[in-house]
Amino acid sequence: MATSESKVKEKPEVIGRVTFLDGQGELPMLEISTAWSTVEIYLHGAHVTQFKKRDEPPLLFLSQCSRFVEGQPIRGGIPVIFPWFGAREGLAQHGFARVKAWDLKEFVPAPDGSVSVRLRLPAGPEAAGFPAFTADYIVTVNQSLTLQLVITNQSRDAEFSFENCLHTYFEVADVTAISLGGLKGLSYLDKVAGFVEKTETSDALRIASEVDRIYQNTTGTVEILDPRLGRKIRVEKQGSASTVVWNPWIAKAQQMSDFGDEEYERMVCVESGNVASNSISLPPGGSSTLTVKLSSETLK
Ligand code: TA6
Repeated sequence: MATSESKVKEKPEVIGRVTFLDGQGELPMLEISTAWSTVEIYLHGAHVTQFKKRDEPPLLFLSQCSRFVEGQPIRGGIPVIFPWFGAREGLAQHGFARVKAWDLKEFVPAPDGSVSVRLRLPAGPEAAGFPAFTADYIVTVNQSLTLQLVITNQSRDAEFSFENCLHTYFEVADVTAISLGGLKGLSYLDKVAGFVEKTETSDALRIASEVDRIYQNTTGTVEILDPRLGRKIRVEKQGSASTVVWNPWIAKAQQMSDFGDEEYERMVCVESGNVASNSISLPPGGSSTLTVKLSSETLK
């Protein structure tokens, strides 16, 4: 009896659906609705700009000053960083995947109410210096948001070396009041201190100045505790050995033309990927999948 009742309750009231819209800057956007949540995805950069559960504030931070133009990255949401992370001489920071229009390949509404979409990075001149590869991005929406970046080396004879990162911006009520758990004991490269290697000593990392850190050799979950908003966010991952934590703080915020001067107070980036010494090398025919699952709960 109890079993059949709970089965009925679990059944979603709304069948998942996908709507095509003109987004900001008239860039094509997909809006996905499920019984539990809504998501917005721009084809530009395969960029998820929002995930919102029905009974919670938005999970992702999106700058009021973001550009929505071809060739420029969106500021906020989940930029897909590939095939390199950070600066590369003579080339745009963080790779070209985030500024290309991706192709929508399929969308799959599942019987359990989830919806998945798969996008593919189109071939282009930017990739000419790399062995042949494919990059697919699968976004699955239900009570949580799951992102999978699948890179396959299509070359017959060359290794493919790259970095990847889902550079996720989370919305928080007040960055000075949050704490990040799951990082203690990890070694990290401190970009603010010129990439000096340090070890994390905090059980619950607090942010009170610029933070820009690449935590290395970690596959662990990070939790963002936001007491002001009354929310805990979990960032779980597979196929990722690096976690990056970033908040630009006051001076950097003022220098960024696509970011509000005070917006650093309402965001933190917890990024999952494979960067620096954790970059990936795929043999011919090899494939790698980076999976990130974002979920949240309201604090009692
Ligand atoms: O992931 C942190 C970081 O690499 C920072 O160093 C920072 O400047 C940032 O990403 C944002 O980069 P962007 O190219 O989007 O301005």
